[in-house]
Amino acid sequence: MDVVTIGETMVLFTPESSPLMRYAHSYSRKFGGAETNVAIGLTRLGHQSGWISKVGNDEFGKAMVSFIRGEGVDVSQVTTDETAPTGLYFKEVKSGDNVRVQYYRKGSAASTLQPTDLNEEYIAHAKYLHITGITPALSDSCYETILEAINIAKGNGVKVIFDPNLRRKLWSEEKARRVLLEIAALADIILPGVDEGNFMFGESDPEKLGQLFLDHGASLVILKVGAKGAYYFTTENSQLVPGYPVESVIDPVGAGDGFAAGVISGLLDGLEIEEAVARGNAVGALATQIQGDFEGLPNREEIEQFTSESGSEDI
Ligand code: KDG
Repeated sequence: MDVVTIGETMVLFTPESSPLMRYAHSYSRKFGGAETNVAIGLTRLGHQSGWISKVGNDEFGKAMVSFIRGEGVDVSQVTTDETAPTGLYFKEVKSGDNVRVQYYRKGSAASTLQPTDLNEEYIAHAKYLHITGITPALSDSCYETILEAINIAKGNGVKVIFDPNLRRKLWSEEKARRVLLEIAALADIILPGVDEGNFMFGESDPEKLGQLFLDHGASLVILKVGAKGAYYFTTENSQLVPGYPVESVIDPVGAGDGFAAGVISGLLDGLEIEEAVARGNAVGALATQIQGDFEGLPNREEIEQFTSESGSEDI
């Protein structure tokens, strides 16, 4: 595998007859989960990705696994829990900058993940381990599973990529800050948004934040600054890589995962960091153009078309 990721994917319901659940009587049924959004983004770009998770022994779990398998993601490490259900979530998109989510995931099958569910060989043979700050928020056993996965990765020379993906609905501020900082200290590459950096360090100046994350342990920090693009910081260099303008945002959920997939794809292809970040910016922008958490993620041809229309060189 090029990239192995661990986390919960949920059945996603989006109200159709009204943007508000309060009035809607019909819903579209999709899937969404930060980690599989990244895994799908990577397979669309021709890379090999694998997903570690648990689903319920229910129709939703079966549908989800076969859908994600159909996207080319390896699901050999997804197991079924006999008692806990597959998690659900609802997403109301009132406009491109006004989205509300409601989770039905407490006690879900994925939240029962534990360190003994991990197959050491599977992680040891990956080039990158991708994790987000969502999984450790799901339960104590998920938190321990993430620490164990990092431990396996580090013991086998697998680089750890961490996207803090702060989800305030899942845990207290104090616990979130403590755990995100703990994992950030173990990551090789970190992909925070500037708001997440501010949450973790109480600092919103990008240059200062970049340095804080480097001092904290990462060797590559890629700090997202919304439509403006993203900065990268290493001990030698730092630079703002401008984002791609889009006329309007249809659905912003999953843009950060698209960004991560684009950056990781660039790194796997051996691009310069600046070019990898530019690819992340392009994939993140395209992810916002279609309803759904991963539906807008492009293949290579679509990236080329988008970047050439935006007047940039191929990335
Ligand atoms: O990054 C997008 C995710 O937030 C979405 O797909 C659902 O994984 C999800 C979550 O926990 O919110």
